[in-house]
Amino acid sequence: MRKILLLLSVVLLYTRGVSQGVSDDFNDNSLGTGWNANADYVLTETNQELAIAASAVGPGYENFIFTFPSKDISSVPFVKLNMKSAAQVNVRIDLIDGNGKVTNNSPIVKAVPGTNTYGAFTYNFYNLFSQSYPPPNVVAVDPTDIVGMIIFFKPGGTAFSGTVYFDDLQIGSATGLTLPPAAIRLNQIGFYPSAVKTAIAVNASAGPFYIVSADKQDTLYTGTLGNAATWSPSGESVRKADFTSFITSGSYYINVPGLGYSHLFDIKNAVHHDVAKATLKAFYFQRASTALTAPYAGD
Ligand SMILES: [Ca+2]
Ligand SMILES: [Ca+2]
Repeated sequence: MRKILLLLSVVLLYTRGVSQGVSDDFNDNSLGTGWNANADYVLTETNQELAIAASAVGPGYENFIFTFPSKDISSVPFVKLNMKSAAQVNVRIDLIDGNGKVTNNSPIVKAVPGTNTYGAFTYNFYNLFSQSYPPPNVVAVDPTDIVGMIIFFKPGGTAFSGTVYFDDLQIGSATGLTLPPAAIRLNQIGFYPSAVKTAIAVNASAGPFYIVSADKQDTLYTGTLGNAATWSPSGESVRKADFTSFITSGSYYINVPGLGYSHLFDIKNAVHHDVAKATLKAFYFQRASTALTAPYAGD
């Protein structure tokens, strides 16, 4: 057990934090701001859950909307919530960005069974941040600037009337979720200034990539993605971003248009010093039959 805890702590030490996104447990029985509904939906927050009473919705894509301050959910592209209904109903959720672009290119629809008991549903928007309606053009939706979600019951289907209940809503929050692989992959610890430095972009279009500052305000380097190739072990189409010639120490993200941002990483001398120390300390923690005292083991 101690070894497992140690490994976990080492992993956690080197896992960058993610923004908390938006969450609501509906426990204060007061419908907050941000909820706006087509007249065919009546929303009531009561009994520490959200009750949505629908009247003949579906054929006209009637919907209701929850808006919130802009969130970067690029590293946690999920909506997770509990839903229940006394009658089977398909529930679609789209996300909308600050420019009004909506993830309707490949809509995600979940079937809530008519069992009137709560089930957990996860909408995974990984690689689905694009809009195709209105036609003809497919345009990107910005996962770093998500400002709301649009909910449809039985979209485009037959008329649905009934009450559906929501609880424990999470948007862009990682609690209890397994993260998908990032679309931009690189050594998350970082790189030595004079070493070879590459990242891999999955399903990227030909074009530029950028190194941006940790506050994402400044672009410090522009490169061109390499030719697409198939990485046969994963079956993915990948392009290499080579930024070996960028040698300035600091903390950065790589940004690829259409994919968003990489994990935050460092370029600096002795970039592996801390992880090397932590690895050696792992051997200290594994010593048997001797006390692990605070001066050496820490708290
Ligand atoms: Ca509330
Ligand atoms: Ca609740």
